Amino acid sequence: MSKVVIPPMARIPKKTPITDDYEITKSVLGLGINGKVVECYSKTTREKYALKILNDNVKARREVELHWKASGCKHIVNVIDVYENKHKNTTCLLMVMECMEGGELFQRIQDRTDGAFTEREAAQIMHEICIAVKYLHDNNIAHRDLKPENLLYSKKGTYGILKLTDFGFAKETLSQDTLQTPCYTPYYVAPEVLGSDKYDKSCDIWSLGVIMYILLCGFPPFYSNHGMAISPGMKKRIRMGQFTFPDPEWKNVSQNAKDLIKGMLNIEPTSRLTISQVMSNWWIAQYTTVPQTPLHTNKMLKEGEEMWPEVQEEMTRSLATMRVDYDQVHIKSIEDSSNPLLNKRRKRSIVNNQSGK
Ligand code: I85
Repeated sequence: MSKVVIPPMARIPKKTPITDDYEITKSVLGLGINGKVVECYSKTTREKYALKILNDNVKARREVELHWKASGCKHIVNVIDVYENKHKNTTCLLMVMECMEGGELFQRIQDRTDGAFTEREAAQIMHEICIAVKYLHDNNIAHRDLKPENLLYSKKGTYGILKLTDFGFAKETLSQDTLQTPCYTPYYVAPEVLGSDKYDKSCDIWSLGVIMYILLCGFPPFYSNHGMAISPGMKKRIRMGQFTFPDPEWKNVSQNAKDLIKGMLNIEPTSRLTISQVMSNWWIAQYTTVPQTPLHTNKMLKEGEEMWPEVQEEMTRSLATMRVDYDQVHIKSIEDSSNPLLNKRRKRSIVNNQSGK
């Protein structure tokens, strides 16, 4: 029996004025890469939503398209509606999302008053974030901006669900080119052209490693010593993958957790764990059986509160560097594999090797 392929639902922004359906407020919830987020209300239900206002351009289109596509996952902020409206002669994309009212992940941990945060709870949170990343990677999307400020809770209190947002740097990893356009002859397509998506996805795994590290101790694995913006020393430590698990914060944390972090913070992106490997790791898969060891996390987050903006900036900068680096690897591998001169040289060297020269 042949498989019936259902084409993905066409996602076309509504052209009707958003103000027919929503009341837009001036209350700003935050600033994203491509636009600001404000509160809005449905005119029919009076329910509160978050509205992201983007200037229509290629980048904004990509953000909306990929976020919309990813929106079926429980741990990704849901896109409700998208409008394309003209506002003062410029076209805007208006993305209505469910309103996340529980605040940011680490703020919530820091604000806890009901006893210490435990290793098992950290494992549960990691499991939830991994579900989002697995969903994205399975659908050939790399988020590439996975950081604490993009992890929000849906509600205050126990029943809030943790969700990922901001697809401003997201990238489709299986390029249309390789799949459809006949610019590569399938027999000759180089493995690095097919496999270059590994780099984009590995960026998300590095982020997972940093987030897991902070969850378990309340401070980041790499940080500058003297409160300076990214110091040469820190850059070097990141590049060399140098980080430690200092006492007393890490003393009682399980070896399983430490090994998993090491697998995610591997400096060589091609050796880093994949999301499937992370998810099948015992500490994530069996998170309900992880020891309930009390952690220093909330205390350390509180003590380092004034340094948190800097920690966030540092992570933002490292992610930017990583995206540039990995994009270059991608470009290089394609150049190398399709450069006719290089190909000639390669053929020659194969012939030479075979003839024993
Ligand atoms: N709700 N990165 C930091 C927010 N609901 N937030 C950020 N990029 C986005 C803001 C700056 C994330 O794409 C962002 C984006 C989308 C949201 C977003 C989506 C849905 C919210 C930039 C809130 C909120 C609402 C009520 C109360 C509270 C927060 O931000 C709080 F609890 F914090 F008081």
